[in-house]
Amino acid sequence: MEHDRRRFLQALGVTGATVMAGCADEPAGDAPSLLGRGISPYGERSPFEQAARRLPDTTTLEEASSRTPLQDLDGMITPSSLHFERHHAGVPRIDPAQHELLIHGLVERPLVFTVTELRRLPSISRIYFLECSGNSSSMWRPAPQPSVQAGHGLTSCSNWIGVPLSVLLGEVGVRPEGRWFIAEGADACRMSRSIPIEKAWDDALVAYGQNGEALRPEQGYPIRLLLPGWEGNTSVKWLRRIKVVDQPVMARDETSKYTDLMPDGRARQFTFLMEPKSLITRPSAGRMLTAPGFHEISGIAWSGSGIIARVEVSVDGGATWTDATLQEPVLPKAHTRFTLPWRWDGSERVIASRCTDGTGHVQPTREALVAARGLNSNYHCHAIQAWRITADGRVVDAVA
Ligand SMILES: Nc1nc2c(c(=O)[nH]1)N[C@H]1C(S)=C(S)[C@@H](COP(=O)(O)O)O[C@H]1N2
Ligand SMILES: [Mo]
Repeated sequence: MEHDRRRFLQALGVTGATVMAGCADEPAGDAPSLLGRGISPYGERSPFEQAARRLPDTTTLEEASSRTPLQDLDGMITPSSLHFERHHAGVPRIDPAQHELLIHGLVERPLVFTVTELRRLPSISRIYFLECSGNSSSMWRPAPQPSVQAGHGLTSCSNWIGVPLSVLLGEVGVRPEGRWFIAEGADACRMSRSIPIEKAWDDALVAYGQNGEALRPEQGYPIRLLLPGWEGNTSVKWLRRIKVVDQPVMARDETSKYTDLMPDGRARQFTFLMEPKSLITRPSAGRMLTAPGFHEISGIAWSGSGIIARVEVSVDGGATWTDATLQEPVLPKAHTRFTLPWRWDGSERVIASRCTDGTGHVQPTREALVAARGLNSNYHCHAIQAWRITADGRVVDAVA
């Protein structure tokens, strides 16, 4: 154990003697001369931890999004305050006492649920990623990104708490002709998406909780639809209406947008599934490796189909691959943290990660993805991202 520790310290360029000297300088057992600050009713992070911030994309409300600082996070959970945002008409201010969810259409008993009533029903708690299908779209062009946050920060992972949609549909009684449902938001754009009814019987959630407290306003307070593993757009925030129908309604947001134009001019529509993707978040573009020696390569992987079975890392531009360690817990449709110990020899390197999900689906190269889907679409890019480490320790997007 002691032997291992010394090896790591040596690799870091820190000698045991330096560490011991540092300890000897500490005051031994003196009582602190100043008392700290008092308790607080709602916690805030340390003033020394200001770097991790969401990155705003644009200033127009219709296009507004902000990206999660993936390079600053550890583990698998995204703090609510750093969960990415994407909204098409601003964040509405909704009083939960005034908010209701109507479920109607091809049902036996149309019902209106207040937020209080929803909270009285049987609840479940699950950890799921949420990713915008426009995430990583700069890779289609491809345009080099200054950071993993700028290129890929439209994904986050939270503990969501709420009522299974199947429970609510059980209450209203879906008629046999009911094959789809339309979910509608209460924001000014009335975000609407058509969803196959099977998703409701499977794992759709009407969520009111996020990471142990109420949803943040940006995430849909007081209630949102959460469709695990599906493109973020279908997880309608500020949910106010579910209408059971016999076919999709071809709403604005599933025709003019969120469809994928193929090379032959036809469009793929209702491309709900988010496919396996992984990213090395440390080291990543915009960061520096200050010295050769030991560095932990760390990142996240996820798949809308279920669990991540494997993540491989290459430190030689894709010539050879090594299995990374998956940190527990490894959960279906959630970010999974992977790590690989690595000793940087100080030479220029291209590093990349590639994941495989539980169905055997392997994350493709950009080349393979473009060959299959062409370059007409902005959505659903899940290609391998490589970073270049230059000999002076700078990390940049490898397409640069
Ligand atoms: N009502 C409503 N729901 C919405 C949106 C919106 O603008 N209005 N944006 C969608 C899109 S495009 C995405 S990617 C996700 C983003 O969820 P988040 O802001 O909680 O990360 O919400 C979806 N649900
Ligand atoms: Mo999105």
